[in-house]
Amino acid sequence: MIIEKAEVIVTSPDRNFVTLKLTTDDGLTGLGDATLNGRELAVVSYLKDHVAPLLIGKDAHRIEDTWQFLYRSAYWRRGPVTMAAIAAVDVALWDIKAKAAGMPLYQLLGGASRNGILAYGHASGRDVPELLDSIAHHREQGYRAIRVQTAVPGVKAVYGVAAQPQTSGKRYDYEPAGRGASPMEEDWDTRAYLRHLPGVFEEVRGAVGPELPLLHDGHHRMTPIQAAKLGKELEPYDLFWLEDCTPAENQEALRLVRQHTTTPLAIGEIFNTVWDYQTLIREQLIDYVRSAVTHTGGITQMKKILDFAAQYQIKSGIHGPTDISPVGMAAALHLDLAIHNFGIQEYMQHGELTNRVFQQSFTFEDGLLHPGDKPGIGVDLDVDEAGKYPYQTAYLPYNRLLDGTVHDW
Ligand code: GCO
Ligand code: MG
Repeated sequence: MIIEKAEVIVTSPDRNFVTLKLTTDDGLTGLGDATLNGRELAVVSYLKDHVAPLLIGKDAHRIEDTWQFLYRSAYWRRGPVTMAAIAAVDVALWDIKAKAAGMPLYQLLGGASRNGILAYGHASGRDVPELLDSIAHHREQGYRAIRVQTAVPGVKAVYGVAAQPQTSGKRYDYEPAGRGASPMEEDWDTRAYLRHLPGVFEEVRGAVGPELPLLHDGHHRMTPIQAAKLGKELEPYDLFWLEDCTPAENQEALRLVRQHTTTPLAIGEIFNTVWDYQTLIREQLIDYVRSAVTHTGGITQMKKILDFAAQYQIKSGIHGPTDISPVGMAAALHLDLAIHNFGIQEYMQHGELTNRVFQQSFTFEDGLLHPGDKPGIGVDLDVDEAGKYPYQTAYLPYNRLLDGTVHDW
């Protein structure tokens, strides 16, 4: 099974996506997601100029060897561009291997460990009534776990809050990347956020009752002591997790947060390798691993991280916003179904145009996802449809504090 062709497909149906398609001499094809939100074309070049030529003529069965070759032979290790490119190759090869075996990928990863995959959706509101309406809407869609984000008085644009009223006919999840020549500027005030958030959770928990798992994303904005204070104040509302409470680069920061609160902690959507988790996992400073298969070297690296985490009772919470393509989402679902230490899967639903480009066999029923039983990862890409939507420049927003200082977004 020799790799004959390696194509990089860029498409922008509802947003930009980068997909690697590998074809073997037996006519099998495999897809891998290489989308890096706001920096997509860097990965396109990495793949086209430096990786694709090296794959031609190689044995598609040798997944581990190909992973190690791409990681070690580059000399310059890690980083989101490199690891997204390696992830795309890795997932495409797993897709091919599973098709060759005539099985859905999860069977090759050990088979199903559960019947379905608990997913959480994103509710948000500019005030509490709008937020409660958004939560009700997500529950109607079947979600059994819900992330709660709220606007903050005095702050104009806040991460995670949809700008349009959720009560109008058109409902949608918050989509951070904006098409345009430069990033949107948002404002931020951590003290105002810390004053406001616990009251919102009190109202939400009061309204939904004790059972519904509620999550919250701090999006890297607090100092360790601020995060510790928030975690402590949120304890009465029994959060499933508090995500990215501090900037993710500093693993040691979580020691301080952990000393002060029993609110479960999740981190890692901007990580790319097991090395980013070394201290966090070994010292049991987190409860959930947030990496995306797409940004963390694919199935091969994610499985190693999650097996390491399992030894410390740390579970998975794989990243699944809309900037993970249906290919990246499907890859995550096969892993979720197979591993023992599954926690939860983030699931923001893609738009209609995206679903036309990527035909998917995964399902979402009664709040549970399932990757489906088609051989491979179960996603096909319609190249003609993809061609209708050329790349559009788009950036993630960034933040300034009230005095104009750039802050973590
Ligand atoms: C999440 C994330 C996303 C990111 C986005 C950046 O928890 O889903 O924080 O919303 O901001 O993926 O590209
Ligand atoms: Mg997040």
